[in-house]
Amino acid sequence: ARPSRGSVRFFDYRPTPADVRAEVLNGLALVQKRLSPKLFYDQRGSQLFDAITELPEYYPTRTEIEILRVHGSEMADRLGRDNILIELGSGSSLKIQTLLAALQPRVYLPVDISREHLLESAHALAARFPDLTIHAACADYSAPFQLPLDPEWTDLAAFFPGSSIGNFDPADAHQLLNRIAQVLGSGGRLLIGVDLPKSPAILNAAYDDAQGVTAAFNLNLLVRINRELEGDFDLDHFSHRAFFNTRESRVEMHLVSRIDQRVRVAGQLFHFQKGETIHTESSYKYPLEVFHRIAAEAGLQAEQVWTDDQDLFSVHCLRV
Ligand code: AVI
Repeated sequence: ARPSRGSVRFFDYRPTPADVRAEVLNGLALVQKRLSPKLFYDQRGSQLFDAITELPEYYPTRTEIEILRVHGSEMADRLGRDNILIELGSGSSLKIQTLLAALQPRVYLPVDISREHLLESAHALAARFPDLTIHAACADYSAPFQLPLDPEWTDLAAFFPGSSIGNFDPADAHQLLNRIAQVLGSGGRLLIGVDLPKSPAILNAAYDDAQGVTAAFNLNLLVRINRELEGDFDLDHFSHRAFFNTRESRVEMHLVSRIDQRVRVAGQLFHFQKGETIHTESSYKYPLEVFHRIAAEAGLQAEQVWTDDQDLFSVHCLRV
């Protein structure tokens, strides 16, 4: 079925509040307390993330956009034109704009967990590209997810920029890549951005910027829990910490308890010792050949890879 051009449709597969509650309570009960990085992206968190992407220290966004700008038509040759283009974690849909002219998708299908942000971005994109057909899906792609796909559509491609794959632990990254391969089907292509390992000084600055935007992004998680789960986190009693863990090849973000304290969340009490942390995010940095191996194990073969001239970031085209 060929949808009429230039329309926005919205599909809400909303992750239920019960998911958030269970995730937070389970994560805070672990010996090493953990919260899922997907919890960052409420409306404020999405705004703060957009601000991060413009920081002088945060190289991934501008580097990836430059790679897309320089190699866009080659990427379109690989992905194919006039197809159904799914974008995972579309956020503000900024990067896709670099590729739209080259790709000319029949339907652009952005998927994002943040409902308001997704809606705003879909309408802003429709205003800029009046001929584009947009089917926006609010869904949590980190779990098995539904998409508004017509069974007649066979020419599917996916775009997963930003190195968001790096925010998954390796086993979860494998599962997600495998799910994407299954959605795409044989012959489908995935264009995916992957951050590369580099000097700890560059990485530490990128995740602990001078203006404190990343710190605010990290701490906003506690604001969200206070609001949505009747939490009583005192933001003055936690601080942001980010560092490159060389052995694991990942940047880790933590919230560090400044004092011994007890915090109530959804009626349950959690103890924090001074210096104890909540691990809120890992951001894995993959050498090219390591990522190729992980992708191949998930059913995606490396076709081509593009990098910038400083080898900061990579964009891979993989084929099912
Ligand atoms: C979305 N994700 C790829 C970002 C990253 O770099 O891991 C999230 C982020 N965390 C702190 N700064 C940016």
